[in-house]
Amino acid sequence: AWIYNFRGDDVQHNPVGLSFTVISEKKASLYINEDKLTKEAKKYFKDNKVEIKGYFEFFEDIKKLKGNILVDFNKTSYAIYEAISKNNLINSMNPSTYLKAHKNETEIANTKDIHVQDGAAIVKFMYWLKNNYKKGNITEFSAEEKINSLREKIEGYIDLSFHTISAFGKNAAMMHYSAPEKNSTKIEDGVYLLDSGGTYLKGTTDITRTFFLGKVGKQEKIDNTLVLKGMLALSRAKFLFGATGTNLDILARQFLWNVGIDYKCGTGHGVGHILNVHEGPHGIRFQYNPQRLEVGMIVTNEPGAYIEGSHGIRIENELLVKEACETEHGKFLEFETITCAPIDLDGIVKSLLTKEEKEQLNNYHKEVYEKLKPYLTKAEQAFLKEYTKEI
Ligand SMILES: [Mn+2]
Repeated sequence: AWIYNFRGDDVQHNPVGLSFTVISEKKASLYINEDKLTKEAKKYFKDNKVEIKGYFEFFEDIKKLKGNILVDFNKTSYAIYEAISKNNLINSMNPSTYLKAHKNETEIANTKDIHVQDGAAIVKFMYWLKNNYKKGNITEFSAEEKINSLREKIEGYIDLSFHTISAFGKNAAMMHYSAPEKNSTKIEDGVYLLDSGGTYLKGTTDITRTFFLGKVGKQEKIDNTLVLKGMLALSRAKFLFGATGTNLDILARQFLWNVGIDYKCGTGHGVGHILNVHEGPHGIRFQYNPQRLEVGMIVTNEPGAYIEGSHGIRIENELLVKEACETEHGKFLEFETITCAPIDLDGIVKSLLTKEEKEQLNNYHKEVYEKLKPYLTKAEQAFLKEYTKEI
């Protein structure tokens, strides 16, 4: 999809079309069910001299390939391998995987833009939730429908970027929880986690916020503050060019590890541009990944605390890798936060934050308020003002 700049809807919430491609010095062939192509798409491929062939013809055609073939063994089925194994195979990452991770200027500008509108939807949701849950008729499922409907109203909306995770209380301890339509849990005083995102013509978003409603235990707030500290530490990192996400992972995990808590997933993943919401080759994780972070890459920052049978917390922002400075020691990189939504102040134990962390959060919240204000009603603006006030 990235190579030919086309999109499809073969996979739920992933705007791609199931296909194969073979590219040689002489020609490019795309193997895809032709019935799926619009007239425009057919013309586009023809104009660009891309040969269209049936999806299953691929398996016959590749048997005839000769010479050096670059193929990624990590993403190759046995059937493909067997068909081409007599050739000289070069096992390497698909070059497009690396190239597409570097967002161009248009993609970056549009992505920042859509994050503001996506963030406004989060504030509208938060306003609705905090003001209405006490009535006793909001469930995980109805909250999911609410945030989905808010995104649908945004200009250029295409689809959700993944199935919304709407989880209350102990359900949030399950990282990939999906709320059932029937008998879904009622949202009441406690901790509620919302991990959601959209695919729009301007880009793809992925954001998690954890909301603290009414009376909540002290431990939940402590855990939330430790997660926040890690999220902030990673966001303000400056690092020498050459560093990988593996090098930086400890920044997000340190405060949790200090108290014997770990989350059994990566800290962050790359995000595609109107493509898959989880997209490599880079990422931020404890397990070794040799891909260094480079200017123009987008990566999520989403530490969490998952306490089985009790509660789940995650705070997720997306970060853009930028150049920080160049000195006699080399080139240094840093992150710019592109997610634009408040972090619930009701869940923060202020005494656990340093002056620097408070300043960082206050500055972020100030920016969030200024950017989101134009998209909100008067009542929502007043609400956001309160939730972005200095601490
Ligand atoms: Mn994510």
